[in-house]
Amino acid sequence: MEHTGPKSIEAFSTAQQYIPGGVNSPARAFGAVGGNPPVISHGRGAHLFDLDGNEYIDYVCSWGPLVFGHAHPRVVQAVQEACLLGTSFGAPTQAETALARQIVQMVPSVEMVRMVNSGTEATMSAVRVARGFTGRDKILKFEGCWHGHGDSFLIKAGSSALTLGAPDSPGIPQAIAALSITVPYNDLSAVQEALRQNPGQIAAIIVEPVAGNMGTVPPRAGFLQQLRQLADQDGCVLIFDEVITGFRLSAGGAQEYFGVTPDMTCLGKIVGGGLPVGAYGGKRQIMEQVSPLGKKISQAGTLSGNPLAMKAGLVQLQMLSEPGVYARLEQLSQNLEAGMAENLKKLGLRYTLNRVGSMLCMFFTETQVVDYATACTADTARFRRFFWELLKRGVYMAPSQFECLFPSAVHSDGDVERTLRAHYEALKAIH
Ligand code: KE4
Repeated sequence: MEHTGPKSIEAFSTAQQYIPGGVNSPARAFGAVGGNPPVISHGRGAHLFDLDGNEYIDYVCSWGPLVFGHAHPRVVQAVQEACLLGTSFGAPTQAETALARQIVQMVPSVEMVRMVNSGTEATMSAVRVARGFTGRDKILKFEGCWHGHGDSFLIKAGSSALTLGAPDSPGIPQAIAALSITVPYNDLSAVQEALRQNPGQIAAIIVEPVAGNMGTVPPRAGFLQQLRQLADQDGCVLIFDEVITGFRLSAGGAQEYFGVTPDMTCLGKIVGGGLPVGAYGGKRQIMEQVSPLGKKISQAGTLSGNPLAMKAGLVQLQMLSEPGVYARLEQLSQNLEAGMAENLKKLGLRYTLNRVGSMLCMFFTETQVVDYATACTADTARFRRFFWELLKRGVYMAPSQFECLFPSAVHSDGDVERTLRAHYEALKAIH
């Protein structure tokens, strides 16, 4: 049984007595790779440390939020200072306005924004607002995308649902599932057919502008532009789920990176600086229907806009706005991709490597991965062995073939060199 050390084994066994699977999110359960996960004691920069003193170069980075690594001094200081003033008020604070203004400045299509506590809350709320704004009930989504655990999304979903072999979750009433139309990612004809078969009935098309939950799957050339046109023709709301891509692919996210403007945007992860923040926003005419305004479309939350999280998110977004950060992220990610490609060539292997900015994934398949079906041709048994060979060599990536590597701006060139050595040795060990 693969494991990292006795203290993690004992701690994880205790956790399993009180928490389902010992985890507060199934993606962490190592279900797809087996064995016991390392139980983390602390993180510092690009490195994680477990209870047994093992050190890892971290490419999960809390599944994307930590674009400046663990415990960045400026984020820590902002949270410490905020703590001393009180942790939550349930009343308006200037910290919320400051983060909202920062988001609006960085993502121009977001004219107004509402803070929530997770990406799931952001996507759930955005879909409800689109339904309330249009008066339509159905939504169109894409196989293999993950929009969090809202009922409408748990049909042919990606991330932990796909990883653990349960893309269709029990517990979703048929009446709700019937309102979600799911088509293959990158398949414009399927989108056109769905819109033709459901004229004036689809409230929103929700899409990850770069899919990050079936591994990294880029949009085909013109895919996003065509979605924009089809949404305009149909009168439905185009929602970009930028929980991963937001502030990662560029300061303005995927919509800036590809030059396509959605009607609404969902944000999470990076926007909270490692604390619980989600956000949804978009056109003023849509957001002015959100309670207490306009149609009073309901959405609420005790800790939404929490001052600690607002301060952490604001500092992280301000740091991202400083010169050279995205160039560094791109250089690191390019070096990782090129080094992996070179390793594959040296070993005579032809696995598929997908990358967009600082989202990358190596698939254990020679098939080009463009959607859910092609992602599922990956050899997950071989991935499982690869994962543990890497972990033994001090490289910590997501315990799933269907996630991304997330380099941070604080990974060093030395980290990348050590990663590429481990990558080569791990591949060699399993072939
Ligand atoms: P959260 O509720 O986990 O904050 O966000 C949901 C979500 C929404 N949209 C996208 C594109 C997402 O990737 C996510 C969450 N991502 C997963 C892993 N890729 C989070 C890991 C987990 O579930 O523990």
